[in-house]
Amino acid sequence: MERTTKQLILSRLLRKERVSGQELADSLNISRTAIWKQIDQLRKDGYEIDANKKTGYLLLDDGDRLFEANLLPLLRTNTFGRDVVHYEETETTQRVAHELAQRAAPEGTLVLCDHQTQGRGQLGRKWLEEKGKGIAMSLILRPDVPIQTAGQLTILAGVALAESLAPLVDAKIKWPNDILVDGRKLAGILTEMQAESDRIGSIIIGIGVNVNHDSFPPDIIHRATSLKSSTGCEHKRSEIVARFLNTFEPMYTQWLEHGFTPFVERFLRLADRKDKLVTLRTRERVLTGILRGITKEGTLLIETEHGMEEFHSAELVY
Ligand code: BT5
Repeated sequence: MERTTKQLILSRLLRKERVSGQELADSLNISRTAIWKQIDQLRKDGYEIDANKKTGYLLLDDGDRLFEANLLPLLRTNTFGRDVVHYEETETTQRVAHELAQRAAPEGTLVLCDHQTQGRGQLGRKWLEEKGKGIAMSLILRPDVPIQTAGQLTILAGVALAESLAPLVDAKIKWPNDILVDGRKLAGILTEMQAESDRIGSIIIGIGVNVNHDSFPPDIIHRATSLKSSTGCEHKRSEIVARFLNTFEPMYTQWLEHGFTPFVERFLRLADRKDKLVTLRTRERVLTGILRGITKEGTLLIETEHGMEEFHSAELVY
């Protein structure tokens, strides 16, 4: 991706060393006045930059942006997050990722956004964001697997996210796509696919995580939580993204080689309401039963009055 002058100056400042205006001007082949204008712009974007006439510029605070340069030093992955497309603001990272996937973006490409204005959930529902507080990311995958196994990636991503957050919070998974802490929603996963006939072209894993929120809009205030609310302190969003990618990539590789079976146990350890009575809504009916776990295909197992039943697409209502 072509980088703007502002982005080039920013990546130099993100090394967190003081750099003179002259050095920046020389390296970018523009005037010192042009550099100053871009610094001014960066300050308006929320970056705190110290300017000293003699010694130059120093980035004091990056505003916890989900900028590539903040993420790369934290990654231990081979492909996940190695190509980052970052937006200060966009409607939905899913749409951007779909477009990139159609233009042959490599596996592991990550779309990150500091402020997502029209985040989407499943079935036309909305994912709500507060500027600079949460994570909105979409990861492009291109697994060469039968199309019917693609849904397992939602569970895999959920296990990866919950396990990666384990040092911070006791996260549980509400099958198939919600991450809960103390019964409240911390994160949601939206898996979408591009396929031709019966071949997967790409799978876009969209994840929204509430990180530094102090409060939420009225309609979700009693159902949502953030890492800050649960732990009592702020967290660096790029660290949360890196934790997730570092956990998810080896799991994904293992899944490609050995399938879903090794992950059933890992899911069960994290499953919310396991062995408890739950209500389930499918397209045809609403039923109650005891949540027993998942099959080695990733479908939900509920013990009802008719015995053990399997559900591919359904929603737990609570
Ligand atoms: C989800 O859908 O939970 C999937 C959310 C995926 C969001 C990510 S962000 C990056 C990528 N780009 C996108 O546009 N989307 C993905 P679902 O299970 O349908 O849950 C949606 C419901 O969760 C809403 O109807 C609300 O009740 C609730 N909700 C919305 N925003 C929330 C938030 N910030 N925290 C907790 N709950 C929320």
